[in-house]
Amino acid sequence: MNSALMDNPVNTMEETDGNSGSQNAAERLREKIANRTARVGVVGLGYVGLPLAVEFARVGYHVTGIDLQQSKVDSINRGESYIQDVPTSVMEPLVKAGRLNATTDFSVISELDTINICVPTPLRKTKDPDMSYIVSACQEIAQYIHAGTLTILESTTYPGTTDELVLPMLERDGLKVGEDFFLCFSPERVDPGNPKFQTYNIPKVVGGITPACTALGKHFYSQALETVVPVEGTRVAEMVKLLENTFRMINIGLVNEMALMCGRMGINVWEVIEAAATKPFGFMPFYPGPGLGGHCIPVDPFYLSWKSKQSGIEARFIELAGYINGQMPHFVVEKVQNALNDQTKALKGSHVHVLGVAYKRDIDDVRESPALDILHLLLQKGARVSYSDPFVPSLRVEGGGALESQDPVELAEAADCVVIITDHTGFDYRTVVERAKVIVDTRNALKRYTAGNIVRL
Ligand code: SAJ
Repeated sequence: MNSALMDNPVNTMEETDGNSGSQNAAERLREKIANRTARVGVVGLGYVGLPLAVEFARVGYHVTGIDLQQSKVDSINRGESYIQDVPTSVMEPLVKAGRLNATTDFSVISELDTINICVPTPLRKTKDPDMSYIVSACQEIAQYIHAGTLTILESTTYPGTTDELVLPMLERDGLKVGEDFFLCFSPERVDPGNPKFQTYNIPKVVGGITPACTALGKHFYSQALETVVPVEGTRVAEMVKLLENTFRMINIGLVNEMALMCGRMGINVWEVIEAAATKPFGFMPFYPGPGLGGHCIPVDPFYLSWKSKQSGIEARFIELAGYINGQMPHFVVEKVQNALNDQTKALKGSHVHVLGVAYKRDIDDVRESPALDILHLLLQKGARVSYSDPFVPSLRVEGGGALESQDPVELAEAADCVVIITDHTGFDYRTVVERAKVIVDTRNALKRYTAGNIVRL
């Protein structure tokens, strides 16, 4: 924790709206934030909300977490963390000192001065934004919000959400934004499990409905986070996150298409990317894979394309990249089919063993994991499937029921074909290469091996 943060860093001159009332409300809140008497609230205690709550409790605020799940609330009040990036050893003393507690009761908001909203923003099956979590959180908050509060939405969403959807829900009883209460957007940039970048040292972008809102948002985050980046308005702040993650999704789509091209031309795409990455400027390597998993990259860009379409512009890059990334599971199954064919085996009736089902290396999250699509496609084509993943002991597969993680080496030997979907560092790749009949490697996990039984993406 950066000790300098304890000394309440100096903030630049803050704009106000020139109204003595707003200066009173803004100045009162500024003072409470500065002397740590402000009561901080966080709605949504997942991988974004809980680390944020802990950072503010650590610098001296009284923080109240609000979540619908009683189990999360009880765990926090026992001082037990359920989030990988928040050690219980850090959280427990804060709970014992009375600086952090949790509740399912939104009425506590009537006693709070700041509220961060960190609820999920998934996609519906139709790839349209599912705003239900934000709407229900704001409906609750609106009942208890009072003059002098600062509300900051952190959930990733389309540009315009804060001013078009949230603001009208909070503006009530004549409360005027920028004068009586303050409203900002600040994109979450949490990267679960990242050993170098955690909540306190990831630069924090924040934009308000009015300059007074932005100033208070900057003042608030500056108390607990190392770097704060104020921007002009909430829409800029909303768009920042979408650019960041759309950039990733489209570049992953590009290298996936490169993999398809190189496959047809007999070129090793991994060598191409490795060599291109020696360029010291103007290039950033991305790597092909079995598809796009996780709850950010496959989701966030479609919040942008949905809004863009409403504004009359087709987001063609996003749609195309989404299509290419969505084709990768089919491409992998085709590789497996061809690998079996080379052994004069049909996919139907063959045993295919999958190594790694989490959506990326060394984590336990299977949300949107391409492994789920690949297992489903293999079952649809009549293959028998099994998997190994040290982070995922059991898995439900559409059309395949519940599967249990098996021993990787044993099953590699028994199966007709092994396919590496997630390249966890803990797998014994050397023995798998020795024992397997054929291995389809979608992650270049076997780049150091030259055995003849390896088929690369
Ligand atoms: N993937 C590829 N090729 C790549 C990179 C990723 O196929 O070159 C795949 C991964 O296997 C995974 C999916 O894309 O299935 C997403 O991977 P990711 O590395 O983007 O990881 P995420 O989904 O955890 O993304 C988060 C994001 N963080 C936030 O939204 C706050 C993203 O902005 C980060 O850049 C990313 O973590 C990160 O860098 O770890």
